[in-house]
Amino acid sequence: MDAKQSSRRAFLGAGAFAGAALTACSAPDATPPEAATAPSLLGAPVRRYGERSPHETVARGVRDSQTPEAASSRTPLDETYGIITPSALHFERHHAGVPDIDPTAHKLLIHGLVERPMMFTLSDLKRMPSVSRVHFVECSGNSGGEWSAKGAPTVRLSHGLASCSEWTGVPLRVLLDEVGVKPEAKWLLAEGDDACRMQRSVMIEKALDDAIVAYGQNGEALRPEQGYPVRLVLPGWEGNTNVKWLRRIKLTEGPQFTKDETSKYTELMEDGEAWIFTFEMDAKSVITAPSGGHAIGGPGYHEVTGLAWSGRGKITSVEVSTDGGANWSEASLQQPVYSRAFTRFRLPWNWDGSECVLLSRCRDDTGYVQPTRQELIAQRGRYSAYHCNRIKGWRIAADGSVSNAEA
Ligand SMILES: Nc1nc2c(c(=O)[nH]1)N[C@H]1C(S)=C(S)[C@@H](COP(=O)(O)O)O[C@H]1N2
Ligand SMILES: [Mo]
Repeated sequence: MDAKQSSRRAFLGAGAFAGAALTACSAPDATPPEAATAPSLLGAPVRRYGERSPHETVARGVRDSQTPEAASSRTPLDETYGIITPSALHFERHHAGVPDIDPTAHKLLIHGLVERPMMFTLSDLKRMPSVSRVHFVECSGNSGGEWSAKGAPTVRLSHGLASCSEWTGVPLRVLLDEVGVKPEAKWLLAEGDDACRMQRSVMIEKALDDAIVAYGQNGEALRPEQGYPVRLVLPGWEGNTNVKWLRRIKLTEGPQFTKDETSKYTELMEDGEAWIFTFEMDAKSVITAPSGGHAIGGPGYHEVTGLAWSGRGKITSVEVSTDGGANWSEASLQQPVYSRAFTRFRLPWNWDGSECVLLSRCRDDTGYVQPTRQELIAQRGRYSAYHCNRIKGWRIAADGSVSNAEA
């Protein structure tokens, strides 16, 4: 037994489980509950494509917008389990709406500084060696409101521009091998087939490392919102570089300074310098339950759970404080932990009913530790709207209601 397990067991023995039920009512006569269906009543027949239970109503958060095609919707992180975001709840960010693309007509061109420019159809791609990997996609504007002390009132608003899927596709390096990259090619341009022709410049090192030209998401074709029929997945990099509806990759000597990387996705530092190509998303964690807007009822056992992720590798630890940062306990991490993927953490907690603040702080395998808001501002100034990964707090009031804790 390692130290983490033994301290967990000690905690459980000491209080939460000691001889008492966690939350359920006791059943003195232990008779089975009344059956929902009579034995003679047949259920519904089989169906070709599944739907969730009509009792389930969880949905993405969508704000009214005069330009709903150039908007975003947010994942209800507090109502997803484990590490995979259901495709129907994966956040969306579109700059010019979701195009309707015929998969039999769609082609991906790879050209520029290559030996043999080539065009790939979807069926060409599906014949090639493929991989399936679990990775998050996070908009670099996610948690933008957390730069301020106040912070957003719910985890959907503060962190919902991040989701995690199992992506299936062809490693970009396989395609680059096919076309033969010329030695002078150091970057590439990726372009989408939507009305805004989203374009981002990417270093060749990333393309040869873990980039995927993905056609699958969570075991089926990509959803139209996620780039059907093909998107670029650049694990751990700014959501924006994960170009959807991918139609063209051009090998180039240098970055192209496209409209999508100069008018946006640059960060102004205190000294007036602007950072561009800040690709990697820094390690971040957030408690999803209990979180803002929840009501946890009375004192007693409550599991604290949340998500952590890092654009640089694997999450190695998440610590949780239930007293506003005075003491920290190590949470357990759901295994396996994947690189550049959501990591689920959990900590058993016995709430004594008094007002308190819950915080989480993660560390990744580069040794990077998630900063407080003050530490982040010391590193990156206070003018940026992007890359806010500061520690987020939730205040539990004595009546069990949960709200944002100012930082
Ligand atoms: N072609 C294209 N690709 C795009 C975008 C877009 O508008 N057009 N939005 C980008 C942004 S800003 C983000 S955060 C991610 C969002 O991916 P998702 O909608 O699958 O969550 O896609 C990126 N790829
Ligand atoms: Mo984004």
